[in-house]
Amino acid sequence: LPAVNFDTTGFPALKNDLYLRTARGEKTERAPVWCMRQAGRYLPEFRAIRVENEFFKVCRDPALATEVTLQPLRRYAGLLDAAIIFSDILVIPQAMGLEVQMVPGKGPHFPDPLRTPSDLSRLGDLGAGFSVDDELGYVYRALTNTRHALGGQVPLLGFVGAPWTLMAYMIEGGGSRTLALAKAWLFAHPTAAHELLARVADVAAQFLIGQVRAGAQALQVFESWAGELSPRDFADFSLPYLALIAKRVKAVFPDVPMTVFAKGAHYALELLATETCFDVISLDWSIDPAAARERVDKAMAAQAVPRSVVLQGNLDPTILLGDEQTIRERTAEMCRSFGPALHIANLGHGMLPSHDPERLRVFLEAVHESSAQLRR
Ligand code: 1CP
Repeated sequence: LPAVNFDTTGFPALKNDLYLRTARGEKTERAPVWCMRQAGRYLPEFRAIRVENEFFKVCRDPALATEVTLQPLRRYAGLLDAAIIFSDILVIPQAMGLEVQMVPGKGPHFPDPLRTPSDLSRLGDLGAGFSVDDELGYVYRALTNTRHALGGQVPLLGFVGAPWTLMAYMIEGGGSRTLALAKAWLFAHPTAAHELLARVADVAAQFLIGQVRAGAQALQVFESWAGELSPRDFADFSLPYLALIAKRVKAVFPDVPMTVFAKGAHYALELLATETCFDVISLDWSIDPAAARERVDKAMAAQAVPRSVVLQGNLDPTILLGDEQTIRERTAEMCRSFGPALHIANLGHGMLPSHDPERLRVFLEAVHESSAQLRR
C-alpha cells in the first residue's frame, strides 16, 4: 500500500469536474455518473481485502480505506466521475458511544442498542471531553490520504447518515423490516426522539464540516429509512434535521455541493426542494424521473428566489442483473426521462453483493453514450 499523506494544503488539481459543475447547476456535455456502494462486496478485489481485515479496520486504516475507495476507479478507468470515501453511516453511533459490529453476511449489529429514553444518558456526545473531530479523525485522515492518492482524477465525496436513519439503527440494533422499536419512540416518546435526532444532527453537521476541511469536495446525506415514515412524520422527524444539517454546513462552505438521498420519500420532493438548501436530490427507482423533474421545477418556480435543483439517480439496481441489451435500453430511457441537464446518473440504491462487476461497466458506458447523445 502507498505511503499515507495528511497534508490538507497541497491537493492535486482536479482534472474531471463534471460532477461538481453539474451539482452546481451548470449545463454540461454529458451526465456525470457514479454509484452508491461502488466500493463493496460485488468486487473480488474488495472481498480479498476483507478476508484479512475486519470491516471497521478498513474504515479506520487510511491506507486500506484509500485502497478500497480507489478500487472501482481503477477497474472502471475513465468511466466514473466521482469517488466516495470508504466508511459507513454507523461511524456516528459508534462515535457517540454505541458498540457496532459488522456481522459477515448479515450486516450491522448493535449488541446493546438504545431501549428507553433513559438510555440517552449512555451517549457520550454531551460529555465535557467529547470532540467529533477527535472521535472521527480517522475518517478525516482517510479522506485526506484518498484525495492525494486520487491525483485529481475525480472529486472525492464525503457522507453521513441522516438523523432519523441513524436513530433507527441505534434503537433497532440493526436492519429491521418494520422499524417498530424505533417508530414506537416517535409516538410514545416524541420529546426523547427529538432530543436524539437533534443530538445526532449536531454531530453529523460538525462531522461534514470536518470532512470538507480534510478534503471532501462534495457531500451526501443518506436518509435510507425515509420511506418508513408517513409524509406527516417525515415532515416532523426527518425534514427539519436534514434542513438543519444542510444549513449548518452551507454557512461554513456555501460552495460545496450537498446531496440528500431520502429513500422512499418521493412524496416529499417538493419539501426537500423548497425547505432545504441541498443542491441535489437523489431519487430511488420508485418515481419516474420526468415526473420528479416536473414536480421539482414547478415547486421551485413558485419560490420567491428560484434556484436550479439537480436530480440524481435512479436506475433500479436489480436491472444490472438483466442482460446487457436491457441494461443499455433502460439506462438510455432513464437518461432521456431526466432530460438533457441537471442530472447526475446513479442507481436508485447501492450495488448488491450479487452484482457482476462487468454489468456495472455496461451501465457506466451506457450513461456516457446516451447522455452525451441527448445533449447534441
Ligand atoms: O462486510 C462488508 O464489507 C459489509 C458491506 C458494507 C460496505 C461495503 C457495509 C456494511 N458498508 C459498506 C460501505 C458503505 N456504506 C459506504 C461506502 C462507500 C460506497 O458507497 O462505496 C457507504 C456510503 C455506506 C452507507 C450506508 N451504510 C448506508 C446508506 C446507504 C444505503 O445503502 O442505504 C446504510 C443504510 C449503511 C448501513 C450498512 N452498512 C453495511 C450494511 C450491509 C448496511 C445496510 C444494512 C441494512 O440493510 O440494514
